Amino acid sequence: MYRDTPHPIHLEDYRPPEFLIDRVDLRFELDPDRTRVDASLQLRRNPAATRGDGTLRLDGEQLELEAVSIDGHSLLPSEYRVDPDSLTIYRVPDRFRLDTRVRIHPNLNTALEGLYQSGQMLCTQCEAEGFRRITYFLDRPDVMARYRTTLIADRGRFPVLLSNGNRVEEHQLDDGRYRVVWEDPFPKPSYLFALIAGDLSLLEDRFITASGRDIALQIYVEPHNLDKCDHAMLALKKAMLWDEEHYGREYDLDIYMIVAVSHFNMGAMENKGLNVFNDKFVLARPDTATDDDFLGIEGVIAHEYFHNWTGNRITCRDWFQLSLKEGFTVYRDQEFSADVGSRGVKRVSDVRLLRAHQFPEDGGPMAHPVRPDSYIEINNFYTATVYNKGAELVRMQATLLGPELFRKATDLYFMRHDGQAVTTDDFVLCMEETSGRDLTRFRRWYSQAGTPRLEVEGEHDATRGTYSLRIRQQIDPTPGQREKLPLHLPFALGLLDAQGADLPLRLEGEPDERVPGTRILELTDWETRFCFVDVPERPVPSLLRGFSAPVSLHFGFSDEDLMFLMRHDSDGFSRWDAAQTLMQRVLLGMVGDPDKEVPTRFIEAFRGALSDTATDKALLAEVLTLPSESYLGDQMDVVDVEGIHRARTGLKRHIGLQLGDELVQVYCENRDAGVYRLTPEAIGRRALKNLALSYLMSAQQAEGLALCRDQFADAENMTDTMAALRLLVDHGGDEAHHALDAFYRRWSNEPLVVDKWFSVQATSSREGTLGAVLGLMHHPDFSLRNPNRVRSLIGAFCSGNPARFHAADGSGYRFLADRVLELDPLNPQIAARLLKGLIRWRRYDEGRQTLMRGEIARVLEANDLSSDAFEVASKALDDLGRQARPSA
Ligand code: 7MF
Ligand code: ZN
Repeated sequence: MYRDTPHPIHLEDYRPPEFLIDRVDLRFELDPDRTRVDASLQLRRNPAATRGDGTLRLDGEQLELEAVSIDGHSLLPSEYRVDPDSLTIYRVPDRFRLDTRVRIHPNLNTALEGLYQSGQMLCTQCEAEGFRRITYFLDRPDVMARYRTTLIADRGRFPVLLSNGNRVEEHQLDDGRYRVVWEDPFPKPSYLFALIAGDLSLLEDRFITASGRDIALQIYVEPHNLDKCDHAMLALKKAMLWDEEHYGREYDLDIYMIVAVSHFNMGAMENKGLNVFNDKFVLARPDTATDDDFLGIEGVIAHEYFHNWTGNRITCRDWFQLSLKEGFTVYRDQEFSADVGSRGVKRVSDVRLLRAHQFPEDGGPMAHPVRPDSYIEINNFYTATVYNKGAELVRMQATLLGPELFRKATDLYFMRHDGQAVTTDDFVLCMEETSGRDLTRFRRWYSQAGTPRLEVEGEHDATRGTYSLRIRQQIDPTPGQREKLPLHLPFALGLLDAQGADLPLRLEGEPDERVPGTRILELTDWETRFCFVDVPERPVPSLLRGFSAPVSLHFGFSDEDLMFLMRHDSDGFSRWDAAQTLMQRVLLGMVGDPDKEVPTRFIEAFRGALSDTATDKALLAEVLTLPSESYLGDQMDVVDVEGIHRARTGLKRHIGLQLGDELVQVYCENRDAGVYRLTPEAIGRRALKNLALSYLMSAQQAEGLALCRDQFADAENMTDTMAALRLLVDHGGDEAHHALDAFYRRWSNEPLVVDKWFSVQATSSREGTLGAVLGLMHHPDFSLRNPNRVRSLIGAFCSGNPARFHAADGSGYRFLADRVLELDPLNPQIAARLLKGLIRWRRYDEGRQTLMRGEIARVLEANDLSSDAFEVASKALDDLGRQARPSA
């Protein structure tokens, strides 16, 4: 049981800081066992704050305070107080220097927040509130200071010492150690501080900016990984150029450093001038990384680089504004990836992710607005809502303004707020002022949780030649928010004629300009009607093209309409979406009635799509991929775990059997001989080929198995190796064992590949998977202290294997809760993330509900539970959590 129930922090309680810090001078004597940190802070009263009583309260956790003085005078014990999370000094002057000395223990830091040891390296992670584990500070993003950092260490052990900004000094010391000094000229919040010490190799390159400045680009990795950095470097240069071309943003320091570390709680971190990355988002070679890994690296490198303007130069006033930097930066990295890769495929994968993670979150007990009103632990709010729904809000504003005005508005934002800590509302104000539009109803997207449901009805009047649409919005209550207001959103649509071509769209009363294509309507009310004229024949509407708003759409399409859209829609995203809706219908039909036959015309539509040569292959692979088991579950009133698994396996098998010849043909046509290339075209060929192979393997015929075995034996790239391995493991028996053994023997020295080896076993659909996972926890390579390893085995099982995780006997739930209880004392962030796998218990049948709730309650009763896990568990059991069902 949590002793003192942690208190939530509320947005409405925000007050400007009473003190500001102009300069920070840090001095580290680095030692993994015992690091000494001397901090010298220049403080002054904030003229913009209401005057307090002269008490200064600094954040600080797990620090051993050794000395504290003001303007050179040591404080008496009566002049200050030390608490577990703070240092309070009772009377301070209006302007003064504060010096503190603390000890910290990087090698005991398993939470990976603050300064910690990763392998032989020392590194930091300060976002959101990790800096307070390094020194006493005003650890909040609206306190921005200039930093000078001195690092002292043993040169043999730590030949590389890095921190933010420019390296200004290096000295050999008398005691054999050496000292390096870094200075960052840009004021920054403490969460952007970083330091690195280690024995690292360097890949170096340069970038000349638009204004002619020469920037040194450096990627630091452990020496044996130096051959896996080329892709990351290329991605960085592409991102730098893209930001100049699309936003007019140039890099501002003379050096840009990236460091790859193997123990990291998240993807990466945008520390000023010194990005720290989870090594899985840096290291790649064609034989060790899949196409998805390569694309992921490109996206994450770009994301962290883009933060330099959206996050660092302009930062968040407080953590409720997290989406100010994250939503905008995700939007920017999405658009970058769309531009350098395949736009339609990128949109499909972004929407897939939104529907798979954000919609369920928005319908569950931890639903929160993009700008939350309260939190207990901010680390629990780095969510799909803040990141991905936040990106959709920026996208909608870009759509509403159009490209020219949106660029003008972002120019204004960068100019007006450079060097400031601001709010999401400041961002919207720039959009509003630039466009002269009223975004009052749009702002509600930031403060209102829940996925709006759009009910659309269309009516064709043949005699008048009109097509009218009635669109209604509806938003279910979410925890703490019963009443909802209508939202302003862009609704993109087209109307297809009988040949599948876009009709010109003219609303009643508009002049006759016959431009066919997509039109953006705007909704601002609960109900809106539109009437299009000059529509002689019944059209097929293509609604919400490009997914123009993050809503669930409901329209009474016939199966024929969906097949028509899937073939003809001019919008790639909408072709994919029509196919998904159709497959979902077929699958849910099979769930409801196990004896139901697969409609012949569905198989014919699938056959037609397989031979479609007009669509790019990567998009075609997406079109032909069945909706996931968890997504199908989200569409049901009560998730039928076994029924969904049975239906999906059955349909895959049916497709494999019915379309065997076509699938073999597609497989063979797309087999690449020769060098591995990472072009969108080559990626598409591999995706389509491996999809064909998976259907062939589902048919359980000798031919598919032979192709799969050969592919596993001969593949020279990890994309093809993993595709084959996954299928062989699902096939089971000796095939699986031999492949897994061979794979492990080949790759046991590459931790990121060993992660794949763990994951592929954890996500096997075979019955004995939980037993295998329990066994793998004893494998010598398994460790609870490495988040990538935890995610690869435990995370993969709990969130990537619904059929086994949701076993009716509750064994999967018990497994999850046991792991949460083991992990929580070591790494609360990772534990709390894992625990989120249980919170949507209301979506399941009564038996599972009882089992899931029981496990959450067991977690909640643990001694010394972290505030992270406490928040998740208590909100999951809160009666205010509503019966939630996200819809497509
Ligand atoms: C692309 O946002 C998209 C999202 C916080 C850590 C990276 O730059 C970040 C950090 C979390 C979750 C997702 C991402 C990040 C974090 C991320 C990375 C790349 N400021 Br937590
Ligand atoms: Zn980010």
